[in-house]
Amino acid sequence: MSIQTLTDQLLSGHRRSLARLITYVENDHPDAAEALERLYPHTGQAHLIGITGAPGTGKSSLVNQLAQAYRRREQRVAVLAVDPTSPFSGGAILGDRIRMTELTGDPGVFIRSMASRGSLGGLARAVGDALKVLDAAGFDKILLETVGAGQSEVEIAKTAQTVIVVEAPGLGDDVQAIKAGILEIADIFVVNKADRPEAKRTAAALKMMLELGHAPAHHLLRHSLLASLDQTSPYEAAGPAWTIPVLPTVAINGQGLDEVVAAIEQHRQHLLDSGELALRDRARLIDELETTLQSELMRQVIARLPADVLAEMVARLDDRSLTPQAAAQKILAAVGLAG
Ligand SMILES: Nc1nc2c(ncn2[C@@H]2O[C@H](COP(=O)(O)OP(=O)(O)OP(=O)(O)O)[C@@H](O)[C@H]2O)c(=O)[nH]1
Ligand SMILES: [Mg+2]
Repeated sequence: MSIQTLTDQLLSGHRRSLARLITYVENDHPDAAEALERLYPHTGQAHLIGITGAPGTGKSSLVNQLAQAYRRREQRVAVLAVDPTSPFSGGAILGDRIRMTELTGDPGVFIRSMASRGSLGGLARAVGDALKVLDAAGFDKILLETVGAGQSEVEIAKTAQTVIVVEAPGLGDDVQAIKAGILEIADIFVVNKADRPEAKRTAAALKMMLELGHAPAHHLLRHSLLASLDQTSPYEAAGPAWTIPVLPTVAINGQGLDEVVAAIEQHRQHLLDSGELALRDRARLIDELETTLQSELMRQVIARLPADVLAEMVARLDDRSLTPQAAAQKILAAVGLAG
């Protein structure tokens, strides 16, 4: 089947072509780039919602509840579950962990999981591309669940427009986010497992930390490309700042979910009213542009560099006759890119 037929089918709502195109971008299939070029003009409509937090806090249970809430509102929902720590992919492993029995068979719901691509950069790119495919397919809400509690999760969660950080009591630490550095990316905090008495303490600790003041960081990214255009801080949104809510939930029975759904809509409205939505999207796209340029430049340098030059550089690093910086300059000169 031609790539044009496949993308046309996706745009008209065909399910199998959706699964197939996601597999293409996931595996870096030779036709993936053309597919993305065709689909890209149709993206930009979906609301990308990230759900992140330490293992076992109840992210999948929450995603399940959110998906059902959106279905009741007649919205089409896609779920992308990402595990940067696991090499398994395709649906079985993570799919089991998303308990979505109520949703299976509903054509308005699409669930997919993605796992480690060997490198974080590879996974982040695959996720970014899969989100474009889902966006073009016309889903109203795309729920991106990321497992883990480290930098990799933060990197992937950043691609969402609204980021929900899920905390839960009784995981050994009052607030997991402090350790993991995910505090800065939260637009909404959910304290799940609010049926447990310790949940109140977790919520209080979070609120105290928020009062101490942490600037949201992910739309204040610095891009070298923008810096070169002398546009170093284009991301300051107008209007009142967003107040990060701390919402208790019991994801196993749906308690508190209406408040979460309302907060997500309020955040989206805030992003629209303040102009921040466009700025975040722009930051994300420039990020992708920079990352692509970096890896493409590196690929070209490696392709053009004679093996003996590289061996010589490494030997001179070993015997301390050349700094890594000077070696980089010599390598650029050897491939005709000296500044
Ligand atoms: N008591 C209680 N248990 C919950 C609640 N939400 C989820 N759980 C339970 O907590 C466990 C983990 O839930 P998941 O939804 O799989 O958590 P997760 O964050 O997706 O887990 P990972 O994807 O493995 O990081 C399951 O046994 C759930 O049944 C809740 O609100 N209260
Ligand atoms: Mg999960």
